[in-house]
Amino acid sequence: MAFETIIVDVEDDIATITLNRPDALNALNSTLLGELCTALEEADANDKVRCIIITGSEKAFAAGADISEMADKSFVDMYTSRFFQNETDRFARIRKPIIAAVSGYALGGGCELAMMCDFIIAADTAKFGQPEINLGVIAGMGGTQRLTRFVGKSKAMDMHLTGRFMNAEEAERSGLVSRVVPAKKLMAEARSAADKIAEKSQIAAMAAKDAVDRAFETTLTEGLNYERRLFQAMFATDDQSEGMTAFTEKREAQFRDK
Ligand code: CO8
Repeated sequence: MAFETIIVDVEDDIATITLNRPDALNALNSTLLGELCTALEEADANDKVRCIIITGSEKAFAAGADISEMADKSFVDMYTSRFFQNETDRFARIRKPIIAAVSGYALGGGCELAMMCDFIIAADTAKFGQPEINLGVIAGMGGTQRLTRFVGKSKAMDMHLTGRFMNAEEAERSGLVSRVVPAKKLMAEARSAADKIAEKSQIAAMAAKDAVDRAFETTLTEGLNYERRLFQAMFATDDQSEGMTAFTEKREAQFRDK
């Protein structure tokens, strides 16, 4: 399918989705978010794809939700249209691992989009922020909830109340991103992480994603029960048998997603 605001490239086992509204620093509008969800659903349904990377440009992953699309809206417009809600629900249903490769600005909805991915690899040029307060609003795509879980209350409050940006080093130190690399190496690093994931059993990768996500949703006891059930279920797969046999035979496992 031809897209207007994103570029999709499927190579080997990896789908790379590049946000592509350079004139607006990849600001997220309804078209972009709709296209992004369609591309994610296609990648999720494509047997050839085992991991997905979402990235932006060197200057901006995404500088937020598109302010020009929101500026004239009323409470009633926002409430009745479920603005961006369908898209965030669709995003949450993707089962394959998604890596955010962030260079430059990841602000407002851009920071929230990165946090909706499974983990974030940042270029040393990355800047994260929730500056919605400067516009007289607050975050609306999960920023108050997810950022707080990632970096703790004090830093999340600081970010949301002052609107200041966090650089890549601070973001890594605070647990918002998993790794920081020189900007030139960002895509190679994301690709290498995606290749590593693609080598694994897809069933185990999906189960790991499912179980880690559960940690955000439930109590420790419920989460541990959930993990235990998924762990036990792995023993119904050929991939478990292959993985453990390959280890004892001192060879690489050949997973078949069965
Ligand atoms: N929306 C629309 N256009 C944007 C946005 C944006 N978020 N960010 C940048 N642009 C546009 C600019 O208007 C400009 O366009 P033009 O050339 O036509 O004037 C172009 O991109 C380049 O931007 P700048 O000239 O401003 O570039 P600078 O390098 O000087 O500054 C900044 C870069 C610091 C990133 C600056 O552009 C900026 O502050 N942008 C806005 C950041 C922001 O406030 N983001 C939060 C937006 S609100 C939000 O995300 C809420 C999400 C919740 C939605 C929930 C729905 C349920």
